This record gives sequence, structure tokens and C-alpha cells, in this order.
Amino acid sequence: MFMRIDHVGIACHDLEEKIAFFERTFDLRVVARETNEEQGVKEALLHIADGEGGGSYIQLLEPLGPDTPVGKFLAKRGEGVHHVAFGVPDVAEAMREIGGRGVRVLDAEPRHGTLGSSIAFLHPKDMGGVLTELVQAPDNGDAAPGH
Ligand code: CMX
Ligand code: CO
Repeated sequence: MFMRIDHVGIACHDLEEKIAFFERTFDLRVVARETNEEQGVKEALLHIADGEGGGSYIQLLEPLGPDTPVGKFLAKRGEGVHHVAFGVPDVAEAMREIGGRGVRVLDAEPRHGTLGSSIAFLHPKDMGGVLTELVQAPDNGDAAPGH
């Protein structure tokens, strides 16, 4: 079901400052910057490697406001790992399969992720305390950046 780790999402207060840190420390490159109103975030993807069915990335996340998932997380826990995202071949199918095994799927249907990817989240309380994201890369398996 999981093809690869698509990205690790890191919550931060200042996106530009964290981008600069990751670029200068690890020579990583930003491949996408987006504002996703639905998810309540301003984000940047830094490319690590290409793998089966898509790439793998670090996703830096700055909240659009305090009453958003990342805003609430920062207030409660401070900066750090917010979620882990796994690449799946078909997000709708993965949601059905995983939901049928007793894990709460937070989205009723797939939502829009970075650069045309389709995403859905699994409840951290059912995932050993780890907010987990499912990602289907655009064009189902294309090597273009997913999210
Ligand atoms: N990782 C682990 N645990 C988390 C968490 C996270 N990222 N976010 C919240 N929790 C825990 C809280 O600590 C809290 O636990 P306790 O009750 O033990 O204190 C519990 O979950 C409830 O947290 P809350 O602050 O009351 O927040 P909500 O229940 O309102 O929302 C969640 C939590 C996971 C349902 C919500 O954040 C969500 O729907 N997330 C999915 C969407 C998302 O995160 N979007 C941003 C990223 C977008 C992207 O990747 O593109
Ligand atoms: Co993500």
C-alpha cells in the first residue's frame, strides 16, 4: 500500500527563515511554494530524491492563522515534526482500505495537495501519535513532485 515516504511535514513559525536554514545546511532545493487555504498553510517543498511513483521531500509549513491545524500544533507543542506522508498508488482506494481496518480517515474524500497531488489524513490517535498523510502524486506515478 505504501510505496515510499513522500514527505515529512515540519511546522514552523517563519517559513522563509526555515527555508534558508535547510538550503544552506543541507544544500536542498525548493521545488514548490504554495499557499493552501483549505489546509490553512503557507508551505515549501524541498526535494530530497526521486523514488517509485514520485519523489521524497521535506515540507515546511507555516500556519495561515492560529485556528488552523498547524497553528494549533505550534501553540501546543512548538516547532517540530507535524506529520509523515506516505506515497500511495491510489489515495481513494487507500482511504477505503485503511478506513475499513479501523483507522479514522479525517477526510471524506481526497483533497488538493501541492502541485496537483491528492491527499488525505489519518487521525494521529489511531496512528501511534503520528499524524499521517496519504499522497497520490499527480498523474498517478509520474515522477513530477507530489506533495
Ligand atoms: N501530530 C500528533 N498529534 C496531534 C497532531 C499532530 N500533528 N495534531 C494534533 N494532535 C493531537 C493533539 O495533541 C491532541 O491530543 P491530546 O488530546 O492528547 O492533547 C489531539 O490530537 C487533538 O488535537 P487538537 O489540538 O484538539 O486538534 P484537533 O482535534 O482540532 O485537530 C487533527 C487535530 C489531527 C484532527 C487536525 O490537525 C487535522 O485535521 N489535521 C489534518 C490536516 C492538516 O494537518 N493540514 C495541515 C498540513 C497540510 C499538508 O500537509 O499539506
Ligand atoms: Co503534508
